[in-house]
Amino acid sequence: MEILNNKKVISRLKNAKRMVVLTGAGISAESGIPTFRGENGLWTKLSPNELASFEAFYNNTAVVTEWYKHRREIIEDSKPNPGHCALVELSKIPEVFNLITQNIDGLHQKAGCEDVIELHGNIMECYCIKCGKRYTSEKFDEIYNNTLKHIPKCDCGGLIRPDVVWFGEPLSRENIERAYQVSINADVFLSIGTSAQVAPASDLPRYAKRNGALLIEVNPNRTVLTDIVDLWLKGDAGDILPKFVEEYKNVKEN
Ligand code: BV8
Ligand code: ZN
Repeated sequence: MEILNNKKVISRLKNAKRMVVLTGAGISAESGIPTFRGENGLWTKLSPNELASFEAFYNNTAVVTEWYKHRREIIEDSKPNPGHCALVELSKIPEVFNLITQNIDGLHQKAGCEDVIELHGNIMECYCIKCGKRYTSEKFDEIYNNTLKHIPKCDCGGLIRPDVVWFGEPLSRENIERAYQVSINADVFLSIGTSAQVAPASDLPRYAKRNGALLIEVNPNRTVLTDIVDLWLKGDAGDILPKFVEEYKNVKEN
């Protein structure tokens, strides 16, 4: 056993029935999608409220629209990495498995995860802020390429925005309530590739731990969670997760 060598952790993993995973931008870093707060994180150059808020979109529509279009292009060319694929394998082991992500890149679904709780929405979807009409990214690009100032508008005249949750916007009630529910009932909670700084997603590992879950973190760096986790697997998700899944399978079978 290379990464699971603590007897207490092994026995709790062995008896675990309900597993919850929360992922953040770090799990997609090895797919070439920049994280938010790392050394070359997206927002180190530009501040979050300059870009990921409705005010920024409304007051600076072309800049924010460009940023999302640029990110969509990076994401469209990106592929799931061994970390995403390992989670598909992991999802088949425990009796109950829930995957919650803060990411908007859809890579968990591309890897084969069916039921993903996307707390912050999905960058590939857009909608009109006036009439709510939904647009695929293809449709959006068609309109975008035919507008003069890169300010795509709906046929009703309303602005078209990405279907993501911006700072200061509420998360979908259904998603966050389901995320809370599964987290407080978890036997094991894995926090993977997140700096755990954005609420309410950052509440989830804490709620899980408070309700008795074994809390495991996968991250090459320390985070605000590291001091309270039961096991910190220090390293890249693409490297750690395939090993974790292999060893967890052995624990379950022996
Ligand atoms: C809300 C979608 C209420 C858009 C995003 C003051 C204190 C506390 C909270 C607040 C506050 N002021 C405001 C708030 C609330 C605010 C918040 O939490 N702000 C923070 C910054 C303080 N939250 C909100 O506004 C939320 N809404 O609270 O609404 C409300 C209720 C009713 C009515 C009205 C309002 C909405 C939050 C959602 C914001 N949207 N994304 C977009 O993506 O463009 S958040 C954005 O940050 C992404 O979703 C991202 O996933 C998320 C979290 O970041 P991380 O995923 O953790 O990424 P990060 O770069 O930080 O970390 C990466 C980690 O990976 C690092 O630890 C790194 O070490 C690690 N890593 C790197 N490489 C690897 C790796 N790990 C593993 N393997 C590797 N290879
Ligand atoms: Zn409209």
